[in-house]
Amino acid sequence: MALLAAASLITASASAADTDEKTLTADPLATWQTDGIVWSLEYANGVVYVGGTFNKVRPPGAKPGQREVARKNFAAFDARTGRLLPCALPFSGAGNTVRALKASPADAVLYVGGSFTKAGRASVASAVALNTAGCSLRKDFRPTMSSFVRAIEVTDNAVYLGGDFTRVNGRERERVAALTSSGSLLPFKAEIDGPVRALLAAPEFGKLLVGGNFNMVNGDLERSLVALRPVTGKTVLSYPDWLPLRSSVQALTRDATNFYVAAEGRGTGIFDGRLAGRLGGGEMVWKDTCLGATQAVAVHNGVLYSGSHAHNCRDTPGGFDEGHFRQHFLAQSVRDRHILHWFPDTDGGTGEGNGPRALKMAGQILWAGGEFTTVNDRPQQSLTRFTAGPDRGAPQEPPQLRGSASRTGRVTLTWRAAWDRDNAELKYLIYRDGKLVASPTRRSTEWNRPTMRYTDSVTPGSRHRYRIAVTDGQNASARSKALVVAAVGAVGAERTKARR
Ligand SMILES: [Ca+2]
Repeated sequence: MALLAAASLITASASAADTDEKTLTADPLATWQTDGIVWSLEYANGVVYVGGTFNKVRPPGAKPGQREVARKNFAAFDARTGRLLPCALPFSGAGNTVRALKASPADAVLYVGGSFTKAGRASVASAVALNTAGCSLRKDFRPTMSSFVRAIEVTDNAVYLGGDFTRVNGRERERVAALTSSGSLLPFKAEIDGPVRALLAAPEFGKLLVGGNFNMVNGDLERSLVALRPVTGKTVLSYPDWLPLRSSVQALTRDATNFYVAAEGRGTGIFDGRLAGRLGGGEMVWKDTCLGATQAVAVHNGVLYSGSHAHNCRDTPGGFDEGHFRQHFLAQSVRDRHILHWFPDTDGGTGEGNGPRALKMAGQILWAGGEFTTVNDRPQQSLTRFTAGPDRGAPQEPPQLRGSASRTGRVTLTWRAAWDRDNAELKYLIYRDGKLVASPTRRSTEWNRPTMRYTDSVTPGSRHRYRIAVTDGQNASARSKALVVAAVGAVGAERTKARR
């Protein structure tokens, strides 16, 4: 029986820019896990160092309590293979936390800060240094910090520490200090009235950026962000009104020209998102207004990756309305903040339920740490990582067909668009009696899944089985269950039957 070949498609044309920066894929690589919060990640010489509040690590796929290996608040992994490495100095005492990790410019030394009194068997005071070769504790860098170290930055000339402390080596240093690589206190001095949580060196611009939750720096109003002179600690640049009251800077990162701020606010009228500023002149480039307490930022190939629990993101291009849904990873264009189609996700997890807490590019791999217990809805605790490819993730929620037929042989199929974590445009494969008859495409997101329609023409009186599948171009879903449509001809009633 000859079927009419004519078929019409109703699809939306691609609306988003085709010039979008290319993101990593949203498919996590197999990664070890910790049994507690990861606060900090650093990369040096092919190794990713992990600091946090945990006692054990376990392999990919292992449930809590299974196949655990002791690692006290510090662990090291091969950045590429993810393999656990023997570098295993335990950090303990006081707050039992490693909060900050930073490698020296040539990767020879790893500086470690937090709240601890023991590094291995050595008595220390919340800041030490390791030789990355051999993972040995250095004897020279042993500053005495009066309290928590939350941030470390290293230049060719100084090791900067930030945190809650007010004394270093018995001398007054209010929440920021600079030391030599052998642990001697440098004259650099600034008065900051609240915790320092992020440090970012821009020596070529004559600046050390300092972020945290403070209001006064060196006697002036400086809300949570300031640039200091790297040698003296005097204020070199202010960012007035960039951050409202009760909003802190949680993390800072940079590329060649810009710096990027991760902010967390508490209460109403606060700033919870990301902003970009020029390292040189200090002008603001953009600011987004998503809510959801940004904890971490990393920049790679023109894309700013962030960890937060983003919600109410409607005023940011590519963003989403307030709804049931919280998105714990985002990728944005560094040019103009628009949200790119990269939506791997975690749960909030343990601790404060913030999900990701740390991001680090390790070569071409993005490592993420935090307090989550799932990644893309599968169990995975506190560590995960993403690469440029290959894309292994098939679209989410494959469609099911509904349909009807007219007596003249016109078959109308409808379905709800699927969505994919790292592909905006998906292709729908429509099969009539096992033969591909159409492949319309459409853009969709998890929060915007339009109803799609395809109209087929068949011989009046004929009966057909339709199936649909969806592909991101690399990964196709299984074909749906068959929808049996009978175009009953000029006489008789129209019938449609979905077979389950
Ligand atoms: Ca995909």
